[in-house]
Amino acid sequence: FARFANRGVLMNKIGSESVDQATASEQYQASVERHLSNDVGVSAENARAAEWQRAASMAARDKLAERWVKTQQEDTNNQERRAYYLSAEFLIGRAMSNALAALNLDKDFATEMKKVGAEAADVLESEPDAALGNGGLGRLAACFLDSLATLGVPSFGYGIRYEFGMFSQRIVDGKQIETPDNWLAFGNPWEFPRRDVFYPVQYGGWVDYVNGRPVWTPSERILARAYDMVIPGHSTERVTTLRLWKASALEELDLAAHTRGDYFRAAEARSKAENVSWVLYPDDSTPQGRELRLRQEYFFVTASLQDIVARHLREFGTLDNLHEKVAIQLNDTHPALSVPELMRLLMDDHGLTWEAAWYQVSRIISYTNHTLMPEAIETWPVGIMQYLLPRHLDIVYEINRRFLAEVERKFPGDKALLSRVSLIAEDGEKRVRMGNLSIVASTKVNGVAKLHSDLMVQTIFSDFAKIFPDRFTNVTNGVTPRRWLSQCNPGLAKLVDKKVKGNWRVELDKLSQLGKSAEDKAFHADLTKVKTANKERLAAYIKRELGITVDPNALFDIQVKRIHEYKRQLLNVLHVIQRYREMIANPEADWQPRVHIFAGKAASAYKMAKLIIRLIHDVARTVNNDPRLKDRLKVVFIPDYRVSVAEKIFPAADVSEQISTAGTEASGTGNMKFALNGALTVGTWDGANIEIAENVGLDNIFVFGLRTEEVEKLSQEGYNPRAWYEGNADLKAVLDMIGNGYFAPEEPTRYQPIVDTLLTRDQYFLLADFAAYVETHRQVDVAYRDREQWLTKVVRNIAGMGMFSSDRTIGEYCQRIWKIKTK
Ligand code: T68
Repeated sequence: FARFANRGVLMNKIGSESVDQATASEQYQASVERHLSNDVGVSAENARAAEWQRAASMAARDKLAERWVKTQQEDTNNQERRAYYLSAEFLIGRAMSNALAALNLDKDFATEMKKVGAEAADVLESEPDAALGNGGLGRLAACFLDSLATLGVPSFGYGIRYEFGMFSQRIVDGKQIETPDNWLAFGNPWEFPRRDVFYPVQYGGWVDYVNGRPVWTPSERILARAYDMVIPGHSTERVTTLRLWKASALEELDLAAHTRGDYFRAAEARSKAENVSWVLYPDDSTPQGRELRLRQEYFFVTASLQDIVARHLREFGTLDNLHEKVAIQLNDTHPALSVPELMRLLMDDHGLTWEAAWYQVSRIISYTNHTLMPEAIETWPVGIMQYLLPRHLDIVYEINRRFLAEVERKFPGDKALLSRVSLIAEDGEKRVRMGNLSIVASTKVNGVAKLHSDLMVQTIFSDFAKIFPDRFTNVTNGVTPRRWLSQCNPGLAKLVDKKVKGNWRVELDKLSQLGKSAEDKAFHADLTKVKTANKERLAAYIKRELGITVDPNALFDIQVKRIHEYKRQLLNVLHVIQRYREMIANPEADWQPRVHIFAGKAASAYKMAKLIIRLIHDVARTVNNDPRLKDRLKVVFIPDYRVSVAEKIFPAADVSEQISTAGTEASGTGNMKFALNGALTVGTWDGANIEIAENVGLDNIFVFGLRTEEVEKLSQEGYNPRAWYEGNADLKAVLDMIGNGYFAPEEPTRYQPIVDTLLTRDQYFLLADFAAYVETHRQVDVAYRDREQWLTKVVRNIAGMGMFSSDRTIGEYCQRIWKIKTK
C-alpha cells in the first residue's frame, strides 16, 4: 500500500523463516528474563503475572526502539511531508498483544512463557489499559496511529499524558460510581521520557504594542515535557510516534518559601503546574467550558507546534517551506487553538508578516468534525480567553475582521450571514466559536461518514459551504483490523486465513474473497464453533464479574458505547421490557432465548444517562429472577467498559445494536467492529450504518426506523410523543410499567423523570421508532433460527467489511487532505 513501507525486509526471510522465527522468539524470551531480573528485580521462580508483564513489555520496547530509530532516520533523510495528528484523546488500551503481533512474536509467546511457568493469558490480562480518551473519537485516534505506522506514513500523534485517564466505573446498587484511573501507578513500561525535549507554555498577562508590534507579557509559565510511545506498524518495520506532554513547573521547589517553613507555598507552583495534565475530562459530546480544559488545550497545542517548528528548522533551516512539509489534522476542535498559536509563533517568534503566516497556516491545518449537535461544538467565553490567552484573542479578532471583510465582498449586505459565520458569537455572553475558527483556517474540513458529511454542509456549516465550496469533504471512519479482528478474535482470524489469499491484515479488501464461501456449510460449521467459543469466553467473564449465568447458546444481542440519550440505550430497554411482557403473557411459546448485553459509561454530571444505567440494572434484576421466563431472557450490564473489555465483547456478539436517532450519530465505529466479527446489525439509517448496509447488502442487515428527513419532517410538523403513547397499547403498557415502579417497587417514582421526558418531549424520537424496532427484533428471531441463512448473512457481513479498515481511511486522508503520497 504505502510507498514508505518496506515490507519484505521483515525478520522472516523466505526459506529460513522457521529457523529465524525460533531464534527471534528465543532471543526475545532471553531478553524478557534479563529485564525480569535486572529491571523488575525478581527471579523467574517468584515472578507474578504483572512482573512478567513488565519484563515482557520492556523487552518488546527494546525491539520497537530499534525500529523507531530507523524510522526517524529514514524520515529525516527523505525530507517528505509529515502528518501530525493533534488530539486531546488517544484511547490506546493495552499495548502488549499488539506489540507482540507487530514484532511477529505473538505465536510463540505462550509456549515460551509456559517454559518458565507463567501463563501468557494472565500476563497479558495484567496490563492496565491506557484509557486516555472518552469514546469513539479517542479510539479513532488510536486506530489511526496503528494505520499511520502500518502504511509507513511519516507522522506523529500529539496529545496529553494524563496522569488519570477515563474514570473506572463501578456499579453499586445499580448506580454508577466513578473512581480515578491511576493507570501509571506501577509505571508505564512503554513510554520513553524525553528529558531533553521540553517547551515553555505561557498563560495570562497582557499584550503591549511596541512600535506597532505586539509583545505578550505572560503572567504564568510552566513546562511541557515529552513522553514518547512507539506505535508499531504491522507487516513493516516502520513505526510512528505518539508524543504526549506532561505539565511540570519551571521551578519544582520554591526554596525561599521552604526555608521560611512555608512548605505548602514551597510546593504550590509545582502542583499548580502539574494540574494541567492531571486528568482527562470525562465528558463526551458536552463541552464543559471550564478554564482548566482551555489550559489543557492550549498546553498540548503550543508544545506540539513548538516541537513541529523546531524539527522543521533542524531539518531545513528555514520556515519558508513549512507548509510543504507539515500537515496538521485537528481531531475535532479541541486543538483549534493551533490556528492562533501557529500564527503567533510564525509572526511574533519568527518575524513573518500576517500575510505570510496566514498563507502557511491555511495550507497546513485541516479539521475533522465529529458531531452535528450544536450544543456539542466548543465555544469559549471571550472573558476566559482574554484572561488566559490575550494575544491569541487578538489574533482571533484579526482573523475574524479579515474573514468577515471577505464575506462582505462576496455576499454584500447580508448582515445575518455575517453574524452567523462570525468567529465571535454575540448573542448573550460573547464567545469564540472554535468550529468556525477551525473552518476558516483549514485546507479541508471533513466529516466522518457520508451522511454526516452531507448533513454537515446542509445544516450546521451550510453558510461556510457557500463561502468555501471546495473545502468540505468526507472521509469515512475505519478501525484497525489488527486489534479488532486478528488479535481480539484469533479463532475467526484463523478461519479467514484459510479462506483468503493474501495478507488481509494489511489489505482488508481481500475479505471480499469470503463471499464465495457464503453458502458453504462446512465453513458455517467452523464459524459456529468459533462464535460459540467466543460466547463461552464472554459468558465466563460475565459469571466471574457479575455472578450471572448466561447461556452461550442463546442469541447475544449487544449494545456497547457511551451512554447517551441520542444513542438510545433506552429504546433498547423498551424493547426488552416489551419482550418480557410478551413472554410472561405467553410463557409456553417457543421463545428464542436471548441475552441482552449493555456496557458503557455515563458522564459523571449526566443525570439522565446515569438514570438509564440504573434502569437497565433494575430491569435486569426483575427479568433475570423471574422464574416464568426459564432463563430464556437475560439482561446484563457489564461494568467498566474499556478497550480491553471491548476486545472480549465484539467477538461474542450475534446482534449489534446501532440504534441512534437518524442524523445524530456522526459515524460510529463499534458498528464496524461488530460486523467485522460476524454480528448482524440492527440499525437505523444513520452514520456509517448506511455505508455498512451498502457494503454488506440490505438483505444482510436489519434496518428500521425513521430516516433523517422523516425525523426532520415530524419535528417540523410538531412531534407529539403522547399521541404515539396513546396510539400503541404495547408502548403504553411498557411506559406505564416503568412509570408505575414495576422495576423499582421500593421506590416507585424512581423512573418518573424518564417517563416524563419521553411523554413530553422525547427529543430523540424513541416512541416514534418503537413499533418498528420491536417488529425488527421479531424478524431477527426468525432469521436467527434459520441457521444456514443466518450464517450466510454473517459471512456476507464479514466479506463486505473490507472498506472499513482504518488503513483505507488514512490512505484517503493522505491522498485528499494531507497530500502525502501512498502507492
Ligand atoms: C464520536 N465522538 C462520535 N466524542 O459520536 C461517533 N466529544 O459517531 C464517531 O464515530 C466517533 O466520534 C469517531 O469519529 C466522540 O467520541 C467525544 O468523545 C468527545 C470528547 C470530548 C468532547 C467532545
